[in-house]
Amino acid sequence: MIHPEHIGIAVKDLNISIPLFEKLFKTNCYKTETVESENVKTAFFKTGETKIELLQSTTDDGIVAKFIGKKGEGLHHIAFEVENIYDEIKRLKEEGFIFLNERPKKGADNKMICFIHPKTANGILIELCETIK
Ligand code: CMX
Repeated sequence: MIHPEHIGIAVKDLNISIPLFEKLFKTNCYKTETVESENVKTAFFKTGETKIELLQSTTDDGIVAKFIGKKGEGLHHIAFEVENIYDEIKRLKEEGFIFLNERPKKGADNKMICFIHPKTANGILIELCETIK
């Protein structure tokens, strides 16, 4: 099974965007976490069934900084939770999807994560994630 887990939004400054989304959702950010390997600081919100992850780059040349430089702030990726990330990588590779990392890495919020190139998914960066048990 593969089901939506969160929506990732690239922002320039969490100090501005956290209060903005708190007003929008009428709910507090429940967690912030820095992911050193991705050069991002993240902030999480839960509204209804939907989880939103705000992403701010921690370096001037990080992935999220580069994205904002090119496209501006906005939708960065959509993440899907899977039961077995290795099985899904194998299945989706056989279907022709190109992975940016075939070895899952540790992401935010206690997940193993990997990414499918947006060029092979209609322009959307897709993250697969599996909760670490
Ligand atoms: N969504 C959709 N398209 C994207 C994109 C995104 N998030 N990021 C880049 N692109 C597009 C670019 O606009 C470009 O399109 P064009 O060729 O039409 O101009 C194309 O993808 C390739 O871009 P690039 O500049 O050659 O490559 P980048 O160096 O920008 O890298 C990508 C793009 C997707 C390979 C890189 O961002 C990546 O490896 N991402 C996976 C890891 C990641 O996103 N980590 C941050 C989040 C971590 C977390 O959630 O914890």
